[in-house]
Amino acid sequence: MLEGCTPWPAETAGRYRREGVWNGTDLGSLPRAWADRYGSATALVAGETRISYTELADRVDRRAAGFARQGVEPGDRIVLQLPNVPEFVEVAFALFRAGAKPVFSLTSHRSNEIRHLCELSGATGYVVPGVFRGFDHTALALEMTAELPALRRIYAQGEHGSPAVVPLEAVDADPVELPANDPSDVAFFLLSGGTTALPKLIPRTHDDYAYQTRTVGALAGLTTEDVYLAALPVEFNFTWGCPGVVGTLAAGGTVVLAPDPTADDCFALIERERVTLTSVVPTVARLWLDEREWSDADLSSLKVLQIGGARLEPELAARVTPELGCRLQQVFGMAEGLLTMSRPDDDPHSVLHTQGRPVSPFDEVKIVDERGEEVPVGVTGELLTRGPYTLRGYYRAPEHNARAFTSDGFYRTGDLASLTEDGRLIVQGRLKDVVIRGGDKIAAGEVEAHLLSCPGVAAAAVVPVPDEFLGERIYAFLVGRPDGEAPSLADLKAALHARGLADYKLPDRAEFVADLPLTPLGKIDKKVLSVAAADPSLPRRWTPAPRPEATSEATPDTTSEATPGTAPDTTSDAAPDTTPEPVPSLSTSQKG
Ligand code: J2J
Repeated sequence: MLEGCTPWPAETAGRYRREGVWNGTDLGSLPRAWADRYGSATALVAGETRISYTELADRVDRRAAGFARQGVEPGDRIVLQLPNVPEFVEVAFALFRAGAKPVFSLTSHRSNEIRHLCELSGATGYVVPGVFRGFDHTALALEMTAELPALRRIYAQGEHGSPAVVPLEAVDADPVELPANDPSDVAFFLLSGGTTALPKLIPRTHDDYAYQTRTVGALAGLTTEDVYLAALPVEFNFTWGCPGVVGTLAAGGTVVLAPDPTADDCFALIERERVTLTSVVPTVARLWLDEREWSDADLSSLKVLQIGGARLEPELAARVTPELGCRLQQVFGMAEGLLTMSRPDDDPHSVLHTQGRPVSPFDEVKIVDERGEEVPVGVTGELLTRGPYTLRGYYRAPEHNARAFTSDGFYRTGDLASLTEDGRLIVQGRLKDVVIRGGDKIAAGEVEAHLLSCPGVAAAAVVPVPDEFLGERIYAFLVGRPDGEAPSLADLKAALHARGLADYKLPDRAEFVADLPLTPLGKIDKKVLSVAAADPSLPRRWTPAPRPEATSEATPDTTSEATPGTAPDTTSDAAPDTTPEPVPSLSTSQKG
């Protein structure tokens, strides 16, 4: 396995191979194998473009040869940042074919994220969409090459004057023999939803991802008749492989790429292409359900709507079948691996109120208390998991891995959940310091580190605040500098934007307070802040924390990563379900 990755123990890997779980698939060989099976059937649709399986395989072969001619070598990391266009699929498979390892980036990522992804992965190349939604990605890429000596090549969609930029169309050559990949090696990298200030890279192997898509595709009962609508960004694990793009192509179905998840665009595509399956986050599901009242689009082909990525309220879940006329499938998933889903024959109550069962009989799932002891059925604790498609370690992150995994290889998800008698998962909340805004994951620590660099900010704590449409929004509590003027929300957003932070991470609200509440161990008490964020009428004067025993105070806490510039450790050490009570107030100024 690529250096910097954590392989599964040899014995476990041997068992997965013996049992046929890992069957030696090389993702780079798939388009040709599919073409041999499905030939002239339509593989991809985007706008007026329709691409058959044979054409897709031919394009992948030519692009793989093109990348090789450009000097891309097996093992190279290439940041891939393209929207929902056929080129994403072609380039991803061409890079697999050439033995390079794409790092899937979001189109909303800006210099802050791209710099980090390039540095961490040691990327030698970067694929950009030219100008997309008004942002010049090529200009950003050129800036990055000036900063990062390892980053040698930029490939851009569309024309660009600079000789340093290779047009993506020019990555094209007569097919050549290329060495096959080791199926147990890394095929590509997904990004972690993030608990730490900077996102981690998740290595996904050929074998593990082939197993995931095969398993979920079989659960979905996909056939050549199925049409999958990629409504969410294609680089999201949910869209790419649950069963998503890869699972649908493996079954000989058709993938329709939607430019964005709006109801207008997606309903029109469902009607025109007779879509049978699609996947959305709860925020998008709500927009679709609300729009359905006004739309007479023919959605009768739609058999299943998968909803996942954030908490789905049972009331919203209950509207899906009556209003859209299709089955609801709840999906709990993570780029790290584990997937749970409701099944076609589940009783209606389970479909509405649980996130279903793990997709593989080889998934190991347990719910533990703070001491790591398993809790009884029905009791909430942290979800731990390991299995044939769940990572054993983030890329180049030994210190973080020591905390994120148990000594026997279970991944600590940071999610709070319980199990039902019959093994169904119910997500109850989170331990991790993350805001889930409309399905986007935002690490509080990352936004805090940037806020601290803004003039006038002495301390910062970011918490989620419930929101009807997005599920959660980003709420920043700030302590101003005594000598300076408190910046407005607009000033803060402008400053963070100028620092190259992706816009979806900008705070929705900012409130200046006199100080931040602390837990007995001296960490910022985010439980108290979450309650305060949800109720502006509560006083902003925090109960002084009781003094802990001398011994426990002397013990430094190492559960969260220190970010340069962030003095206080922001991981709450309060019990997950305590409800704190703020007491009478100091003056505050609400911004935004
Ligand atoms: C509550 N929280 C959920 C759910 C994920 C399929 C579906 C989703 C993702 C994904 C994915 C949730 N209810 N149904 O990769 O393949 C939160 C949890 C989880 C985190 C992972 C897939 N489904 N979540 O959302 O890597 O907190 O993957 O740990 O982006 O989203 O985020 P991400």
